Parts: sequence; structure tokens; C-alpha cells
Amino acid sequence: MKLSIAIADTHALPSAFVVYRGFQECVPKAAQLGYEGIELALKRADEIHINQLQQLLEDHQMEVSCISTGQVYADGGLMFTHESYQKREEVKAIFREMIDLAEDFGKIVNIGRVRGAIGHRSKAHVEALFVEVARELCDYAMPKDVTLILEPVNRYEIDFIHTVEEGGELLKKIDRANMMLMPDVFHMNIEDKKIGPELARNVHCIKYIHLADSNRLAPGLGHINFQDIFYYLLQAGYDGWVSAEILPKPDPDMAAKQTADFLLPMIKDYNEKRAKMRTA
Ligand code: LER
Ligand code: MN
Repeated sequence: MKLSIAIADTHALPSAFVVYRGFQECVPKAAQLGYEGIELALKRADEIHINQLQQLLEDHQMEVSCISTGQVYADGGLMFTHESYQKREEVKAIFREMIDLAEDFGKIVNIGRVRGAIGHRSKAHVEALFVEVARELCDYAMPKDVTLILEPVNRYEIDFIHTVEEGGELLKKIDRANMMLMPDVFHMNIEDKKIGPELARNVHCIKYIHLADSNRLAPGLGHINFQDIFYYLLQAGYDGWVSAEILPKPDPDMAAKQTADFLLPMIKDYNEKRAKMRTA
């Protein structure tokens, strides 16, 4: 298990939901705090200067954990399930570029609210639109060894796919090996029956996990039981990224430090126990 933190570029929209802004300034800070990866929060793939990012990552021994796409939705409401064919083509083109970038950086692209809302439409219709777009993008991503990860999001933010269980059901309909889930424990705390057991039960289709406490502050500052979550993940054999997606409060540096100070000892212990379990 490795720890990552969400970063957007300096010109990202105010609505970009990240801890840090500015790759050049914040990648060194994250590395210093002990993070091993950064989650690139992008609106478009061409925000990234490939050589610059490569150098920055190399200089600080960091990896890209995932490319996240919340800003694709936040900027103009583009979504997979738009009624307009033209708009769906637009979002597919943006995602193909994200997938191309992910081929070199992280090999994972997330689908959060960009799936779109159901609104007044029928769920079956929206689901069918989603399945069609998701399959097409998975087929594009497969030869590049890129996985798409669908994030269940709580009811106050969207009306389509709230729980890990619902996400798992939709995955079956999409029926592509490179379509997996990205549970976020903040959303799970609102929607799922029990966080640890649900993660363990669905571990076969979980590729990546967002961590935040119940109040979206750094882990340890709310009432989510991270020891319990890690216990279940360990039993289930999870070995992917966990990424801090928290409010930058009281400020980005403090939030990032609180998260690292709280989680890194737990992750160290997790990895030691996992190594023992694998050799036993
Ligand atoms: C995105 O990862 C997420 O968790 C959403 O709550 C952001 O609005
Ligand atoms: Mn999230």
C-alpha cells in the first residue's frame, strides 16, 4: 500500500477538489512529507508538460498514482451520460487524451461526477448511456494497460451510483477487466453499510481508495475508524494506492502533514504485516 495526495495545477478552477495547487511547488513538499505519489487532478491532458513532469517526479522519487477528472465535469458540466451525442463524443475525446497521458503516468484514470446525474430521466436509460461510453473508453485503454476507476459518490453530490455495491453491479454490466472501482471512505461513511467489510467484500474490483475523515478533514480529525478499515483491507489483501482527498484546512501544508503523520505509520505497519502474511 502506498500513500498519494491530490494536486492540481496553479490555474485549476477554484472548485478543483485538491489539497495542493501547483506541481512545481507542491511535489517537493509532498515528497518531503513522505508521500510516494501524487494524484494529478486535471481538466485537460494538455495542462501537463510531459518532460517537466517526468523530471519533477524523477528529482523527488515520486510517482503519479492516478489522473483524476473532477474538473472535466466542474468545467461546463461535461458528462458520460449527456443526452447529446455530440457532448458524449466531446467527453470521450477528452478522456482518450487522459488515457494517453495515463499510459505514461500512473495507468489509472478516475470517473467521478463526470458520469453525470440521472435527473428526470430513467435510471435504465442513463445506465445504458454510461455503459456504452465506459465500454468504448475501456476498449481504448486496454492495449495501453490503463484502468478506468468509477467512484461511488454520496447522494448530496450526485444521484447516480452512491455505494460500492451499486458500483460493483454496474461494473458487471460494463463487463471489462480494466473497469474497476475507486471507493472514497468519505462517501462510504454516508452511503455504505459498513466501510471495512464493504471494502473487503469488493476488494476484487477495487483498484484505488480515496481517504478523508468523516468531515473531509485529514484522517484522524473526524470519526472514521481507519484502524478498522486497514484491518479489513489487510485481511482482504488490498495492495493498491490510498490517496488523501481532503479539504486544505487549516491550510494545505498543515492538512498534508496531519494526513502523512497519521497515515504513514499505519501504512508502514500494514505493509510489514502484509509481507509476513505473504511469506507465511
Ligand atoms: C471526488 O473524488 C470526490 O470525492 C467528490 O466528492 C468531489 O466532489
Ligand atoms: Mn473522492
